[in-house]
Amino acid sequence: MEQQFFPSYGHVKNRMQQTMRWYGPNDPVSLSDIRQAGCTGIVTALHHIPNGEVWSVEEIKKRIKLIVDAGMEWSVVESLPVHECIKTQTKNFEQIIENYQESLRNLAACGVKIVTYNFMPVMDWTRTNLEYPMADGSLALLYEKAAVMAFDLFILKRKGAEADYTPEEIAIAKHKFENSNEDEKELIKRNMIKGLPGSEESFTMEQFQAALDAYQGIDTEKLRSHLIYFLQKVVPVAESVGIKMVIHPDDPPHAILGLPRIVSTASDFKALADAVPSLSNGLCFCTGSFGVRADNDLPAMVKQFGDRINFIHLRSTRRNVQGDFYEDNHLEGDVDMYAVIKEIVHVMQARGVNIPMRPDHGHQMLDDLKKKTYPGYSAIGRLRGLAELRGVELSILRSLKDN
Ligand code: DNO
Repeated sequence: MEQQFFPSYGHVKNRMQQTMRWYGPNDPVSLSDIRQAGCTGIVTALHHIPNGEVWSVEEIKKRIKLIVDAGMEWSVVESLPVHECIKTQTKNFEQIIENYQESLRNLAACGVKIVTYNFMPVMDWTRTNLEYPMADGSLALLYEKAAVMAFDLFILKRKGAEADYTPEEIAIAKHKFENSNEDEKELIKRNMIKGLPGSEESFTMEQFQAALDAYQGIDTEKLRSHLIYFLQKVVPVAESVGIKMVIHPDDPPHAILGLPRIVSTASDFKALADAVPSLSNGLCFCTGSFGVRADNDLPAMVKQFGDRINFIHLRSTRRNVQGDFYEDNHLEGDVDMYAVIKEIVHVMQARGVNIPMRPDHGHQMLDDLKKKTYPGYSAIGRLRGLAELRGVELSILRSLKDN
C-alpha cells in the first residue's frame, strides 16, 4: 500500500513537519528510531567539518543518502555554524563569510533549503546540571543562575565580573561556591566550557578566557552591527538559491559572563528583520529559549514574525524568581503550548506551508536512564514530547474543521 509522506488532515492542508535532530552516524539514537517516532524529516549538521570550512556537495550528498535510505529527508540544517571571527570581525572573517556563502550554494544545489545558525558569542546553549532529577524519576536539564555566577566570580575569576552583579547576587554566588564540593565545582566548570551537544566550540580554561577577551570592546550594538553585516553578505546569496536562513535565539535569553546577547526578545529580532528585509532572513522559533523570559509573549511573537518562521523548536521551561529554570515536560512549564501551536497552525494555513518542527530536548527516562545519549537528546523523552505535541496540533486542526 502506498504510504503518505505528509498526511493532511481533512480540509486543513498544512501541518508541522515532524522532525528530530540527529547528530550523525555516531548518534546512539538511530535514523530508524527517529522514523519510528513518526518523523519524516531529519535535522542535522556536518559536525565533522571544522567550523568555517566549506561544506562540499560531496559531503552533503553522503549525508542525504543516509537519511533518504532510512525513508526520510534532510529538512533542516542545524547548524551551519558562524565562526567566532565573524562575530568579532577579526582575522580572515571575510574569507570565512565567503566559505559560508559557498556552503549555502552547495546545500541548495542538493535541495536542502532551511539553514539554522546562532550568533551567541563564545558559547551556544548553556546549562549547569544535565541530570536534574524530576519527581517522577526522569532527569532534566537545569540552568541555575547561582552556579553560573559562582563559575564567573570564583572559578573563572573573570576580570571585572563583580561589576555585573548586585551585592546580593555576589553573596548568593559565594554561598553556592562555598557549599559545592570539588566534584560539583568540576561539573559546573565542565558544563560551562566544554560545550553542550551541537556547540561547535569546546575550550580549556585558558582558551575560554581568551575567547571572552576577544569581546572586549564589543557591546550589544557592535555585536548587532556584526550580525547585520553578516546577514547583508549571506542573505542575498540564500535568497538567490531559495534558502531560508533561520536564526536561533539566545539560550538563555539574556547576557551571561559579561557577553552581549542580541537575539533574546521580539524587538531584537525585529531589528534584524528591519535591517535585512528579505524573507530569507528568518527565525527558528524556539519556545524554550524565548519562553525563559516572562516578557516574551510567545503567541504574539508567532503572529508578528509568522512570515519569517521557517523552523520550530517546541519545549517548555519552568522558571523561578531566582533566575533559574529547568526543562519541564513539553506541555507543562511556563509556555502556553496550546496557544503557541494554535498561532503556528494559523500561520501555516495562511502561508500554505508545512513548517518543520522538532520536539526540543526531552527528559532522560525509562530505558534511556541506562544509556549514554547526548544530553537533552535521548530518544524516549523526545518521543514523549513529540507524541504530546502532535496530539495538540491534531486537536487544533480538528477544531478548525469543526468550526
Ligand atoms: C540546543 C540547540 C542549540 C541550537 C543552536 C542553533 O539544544 O537548540 O544548540 O542548535 O543554537 O545554532
